[in-house]
Amino acid sequence: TQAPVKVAVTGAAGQIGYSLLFRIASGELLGPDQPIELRLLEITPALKALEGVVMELDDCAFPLLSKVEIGDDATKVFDGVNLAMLVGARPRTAGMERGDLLSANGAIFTAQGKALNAVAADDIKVLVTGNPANTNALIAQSNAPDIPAERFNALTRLDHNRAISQVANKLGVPVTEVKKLTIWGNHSATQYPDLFNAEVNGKNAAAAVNDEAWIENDFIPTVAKRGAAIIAARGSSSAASAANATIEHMHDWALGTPEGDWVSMAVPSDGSYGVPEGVISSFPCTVSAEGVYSIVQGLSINDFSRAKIDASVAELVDEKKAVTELGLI
Ligand code: NAX
Repeated sequence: TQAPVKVAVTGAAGQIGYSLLFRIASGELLGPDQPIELRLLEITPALKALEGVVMELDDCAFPLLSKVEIGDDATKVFDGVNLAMLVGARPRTAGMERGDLLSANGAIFTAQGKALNAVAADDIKVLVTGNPANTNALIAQSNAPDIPAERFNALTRLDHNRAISQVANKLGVPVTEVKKLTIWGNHSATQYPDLFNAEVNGKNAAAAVNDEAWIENDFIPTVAKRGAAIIAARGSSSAASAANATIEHMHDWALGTPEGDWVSMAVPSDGSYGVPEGVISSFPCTVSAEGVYSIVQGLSINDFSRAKIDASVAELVDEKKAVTELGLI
């Protein structure tokens, strides 16, 4: 049998963790033949709750789960890890300004970046789900100078999946008919879900929809504000769908994307599509079977898309400026 892959999850006692861990351990992340060792990081007051989650993992008797280690010390928990899912973050609470939010998360992601830099395996891949995800990923990356920058990604796969579902529903087709959807920019209300380069049944998706007012006034805001709609309906934020997207991003990054399609991944910009280097922005990406991703090149960007992408990227540049001024990167 193969050696276990060591998978770190932070915020493991939280609501996303409660869905994520069981699916990783059951084989949905790396397939039915790959043993997994889980390394779970939490803050000290949440360790008791995390012990309860580990009891439930034990009670599943997952054949692929070779070991579970928990702790509140990142340099111990991240030791030798191959994949890291950084889910735990400080949520915005009442009265908190944006600067307070960025500082609170800055403290978390500087420390975790440094710990990964010191002890992670050479093939480490890091995916940040905790918000503000793109900028948290940038902070972790900036504090891990010995890890190649491109190993730090942020999650926009949930937005990608939401957009696929919305357009499939509008056209009355199965989600499997929707391909080449792209989320551009920041995982925030400014994100831009692009139908002009997407396909439905092999035909251009925007043309198939044939309703620009719907795209602008319905589709884009519905995708961008879906998180708030879930909170309004459920009383708490998206958890199972966020866990699903976190697994799908890491699965595809490790094992490759299917022929004839791409996925949305927030990755360090190489300057493609006029997005400045130095921010972590969502792009259309393909991944080779060896687990190396590339940004899809040569897509045409119309004026409508250009303005939307520029607005979201400007927000990322602004967030970068704020965390630079706070001394976090
Ligand atoms: P919860 O509050 O349920 O869980 C977060 C957990 O992180 C808590 O158990 C907390 O103790 C832990 N934590 C806090 N600081 C930590 C640290 N320094 N080290 C380790 N653990 C730490 O939140 P949950 O609903 O699970 O959401 C987690 C994060 O995902 C939030 O930041 C949330 O905003 C973000 N989301 C991101 C999404 C995306 O698409 N990128 C969508 C879903 C979600 O909103």
